[in-house]
Amino acid sequence: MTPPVGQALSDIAKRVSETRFPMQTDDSPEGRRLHRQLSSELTDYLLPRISRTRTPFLIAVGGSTGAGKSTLVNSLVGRSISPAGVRRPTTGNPIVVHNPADAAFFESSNFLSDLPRSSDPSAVDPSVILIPEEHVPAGTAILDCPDIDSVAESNRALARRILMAADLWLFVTTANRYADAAPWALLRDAAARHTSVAIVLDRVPPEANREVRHHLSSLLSSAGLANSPIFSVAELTLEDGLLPHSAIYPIRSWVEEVSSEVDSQDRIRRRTLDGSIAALPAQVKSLAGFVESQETAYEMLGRSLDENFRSAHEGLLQVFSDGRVLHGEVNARWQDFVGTGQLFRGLEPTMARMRDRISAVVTGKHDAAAPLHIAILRSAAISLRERAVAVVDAVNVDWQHQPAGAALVADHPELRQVAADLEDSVKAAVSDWSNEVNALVRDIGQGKKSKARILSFGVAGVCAVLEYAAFWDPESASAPGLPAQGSANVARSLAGTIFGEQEAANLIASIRDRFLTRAAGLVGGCRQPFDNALGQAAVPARQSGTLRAAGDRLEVAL
Ligand SMILES: Nc1nc2c(ncn2[C@@H]2O[C@H](COP(=O)(O)OP(=O)(O)OP(=O)(O)O)[C@@H](O)[C@H]2O)c(=O)[nH]1
Ligand SMILES: [Mg+2]
Repeated sequence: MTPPVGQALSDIAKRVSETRFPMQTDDSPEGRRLHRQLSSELTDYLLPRISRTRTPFLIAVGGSTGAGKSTLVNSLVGRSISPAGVRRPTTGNPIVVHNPADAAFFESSNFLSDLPRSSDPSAVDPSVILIPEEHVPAGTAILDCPDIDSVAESNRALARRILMAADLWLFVTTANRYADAAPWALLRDAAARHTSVAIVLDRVPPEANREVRHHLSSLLSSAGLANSPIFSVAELTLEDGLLPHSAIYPIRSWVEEVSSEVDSQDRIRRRTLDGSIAALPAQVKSLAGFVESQETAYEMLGRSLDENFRSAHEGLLQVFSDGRVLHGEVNARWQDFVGTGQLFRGLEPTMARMRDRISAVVTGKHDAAAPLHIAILRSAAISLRERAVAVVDAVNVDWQHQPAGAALVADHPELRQVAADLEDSVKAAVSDWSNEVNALVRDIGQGKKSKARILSFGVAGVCAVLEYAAFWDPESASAPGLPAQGSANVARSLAGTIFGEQEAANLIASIRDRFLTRAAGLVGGCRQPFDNALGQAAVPARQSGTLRAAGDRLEVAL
């Protein structure tokens, strides 16, 4: 292997190990499967072979359940090592029969490093069963695999993993099962990566041998495995659970030849290794495709957050400027405050008259400023809460339309609605704002200019007028059915008589801005849980690009 190929492989291994699939997209199960397969092929097979001068020659015995894999392994070794049985599937763990001299390799982390080792072939928990056996030549190991078509997904995945980690497959099938789909999917993968495969056609009724062999070889040719040898083993009576010596003689001699002749072993080893390296760029690029869909899903959820919250913020200006806060109860309290509508009867009431009336009301027994103030705060709070609920709902609707978003919401039920303490936060925001208005008015009241007028209206009355005026901006078109602009104009004019026209306008604008700042803070705070959930499922940036580049580098190096 040339240094650039070695480097490109290490680079791919690094990129693949860094790859994450946090988003639940439509294609994420397939992407995760490919990722798992590639990761294990790299760590179980390729990396040990590029980092070490020599690894044991691994012959994996794979195939359908009940095909007779364990029986074949036992018969090749000459004793019952791997339990064979009528219960399907029988073999759940990979059983590695190796020469004692190779024990260190299999005990180390070079081989299926994430699985614990065991010496008990009947172990229930996932583990690699290591069986040292003098009869197996040093430098060679026979691996009895779980079945490839198991009802147990873990068996299937593990079987594939071991086959992909092997230098040579002894693929066992039967006269009944050889045409099934599952073996051929795997065999085609083997052909695509030039894996060396020998087929054992097991348990063949002698009369069917010719016909089945013929059909099987034509299937092998069309799968790209025309050169794979086929060994037939007739359906025989087992002796102590083992196939008679004569029945497996051709397979045993072939395996011995392959294991003992360094040249033929090297040829097979090389062919499988080269094939598997050559198949890698396409697999890495295919993985990059799945990763790209992760990136797209992640970006779309982030964009949905940005857009919904941006329009929520833009909406705040409209909602708190177009007068809708002054509707309903606020309107009624305002009418009380200014004197049951009398003020509006005359077309051009003088400010002095207005002031006198309001002054009378404020300083009289009945303080109409307080109910007005309370109604304004309540109405502003309702509108603000509505805005928060609306943006949380809008993001939910958006996210539910995307599988990744729906999965995130399912994992984080707190995203479905606004925070439980939103009500309190809204109240706090609104009352903090009104305290700020109060402090502002008191502050201005210290100055000579407006002191007398503020005192004659009363601070509470002045605050109520300013708060009222703040929720209507002549720049924003009044929505139909909202209180006449007249009331808001009256409030502005009143403020003008108290503070002077320009200062009143500035003051009202500043009070509105202060409200909007608090409103924006509160609505913005509703984004936090979404950001947290998305942050936990973050797709690392530029994963797909680096993977693709790593695949390209290997392609160039080959
Ligand atoms: N008579 C006869 N029985 C066989 C032969 N090969 C396997 N069997 C029996 O068929 C059953 C299944 O054989 P196993 O060797 O356990 O099959 P396997 O492929 O390892 O099956 P799994 O571990 O489930 O994937 C056992 O009861 C064996 O004894 C054979 O050539 N002749
Ligand atoms: Mg078995």
